[in-house]
Amino acid sequence: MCVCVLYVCVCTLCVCSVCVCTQCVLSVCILCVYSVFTLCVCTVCVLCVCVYSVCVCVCVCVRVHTEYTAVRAQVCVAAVPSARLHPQDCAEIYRLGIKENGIYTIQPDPRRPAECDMDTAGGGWTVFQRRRDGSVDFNRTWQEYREGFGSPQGEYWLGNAALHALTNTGQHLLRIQLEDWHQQKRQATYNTFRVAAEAQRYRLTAREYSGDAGNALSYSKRYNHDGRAFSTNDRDHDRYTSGNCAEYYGAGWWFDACLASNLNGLFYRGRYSGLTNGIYWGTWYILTDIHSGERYSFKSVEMKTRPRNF
Ligand SMILES: [Ca+2]
Repeated sequence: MCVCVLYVCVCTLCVCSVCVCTQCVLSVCILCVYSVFTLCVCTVCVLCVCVYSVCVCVCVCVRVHTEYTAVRAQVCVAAVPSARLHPQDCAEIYRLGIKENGIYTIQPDPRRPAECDMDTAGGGWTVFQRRRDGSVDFNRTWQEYREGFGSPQGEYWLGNAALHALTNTGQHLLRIQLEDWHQQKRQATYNTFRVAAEAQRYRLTAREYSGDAGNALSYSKRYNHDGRAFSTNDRDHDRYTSGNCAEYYGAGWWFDACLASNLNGLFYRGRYSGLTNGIYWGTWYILTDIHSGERYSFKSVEMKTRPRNF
């Protein structure tokens, strides 16, 4: 056994807490069986595992014994801080050859794994919002929306800080998938999607719409979510001067004054009456049924993003 204490490792990134380490270039070993301070050349890292911010690798070393000309293969342990421990998003995981739907750790917030949709429209989608059974309360504070809540196994919001990190460099798409209570599915795709930093109140950019659900993010001059700041029940950043839309409708969202869409609204099983505080997308179902006065909530929703050049 030979323990390497000086080393140069080239570690590229980590997938599911297993690092892809290309090579340990050089290791100097001590505590070797035959001598102390023997020079070892560590050729290949067999396995590297992320331990907090450190990439710990088991390497195959070639020990050059000073007394003998024989070259021996030995095992040593090397550790080096990795610049980036996890893939940036699901698109990067897909490009690494991992094309199975599932829950993966991604770099923007490793404490909060994300669902990866590797099937829809070419795959590589990082799902950042999901509604499907009403099990998670989406009437949350600014801090909760910033850090995320719920679980990627069920309903969740990945977090506004992570959304900013996912979209602030390069060009990104937004895809919204809606399903009603009659198994009808429609989608809205935005070719430009960005969530600004917290200092800009996580302002939304969602432009260049295509799809069959309608462009409810840019519905009209008064109901335009594109370019709006995020509001929560404890932070009023909307354009409604008489109150807080987020408090009124019980959801965090990029409210205007107030809404043509709100996918973080209350989960109702189909139609409901009263305030329009359900999961709402105003270009697919009209605001109010003029005969019954009822409104429509959706059965399931997913919001996801991926780089445009994927
Ligand atoms: Ca207001």
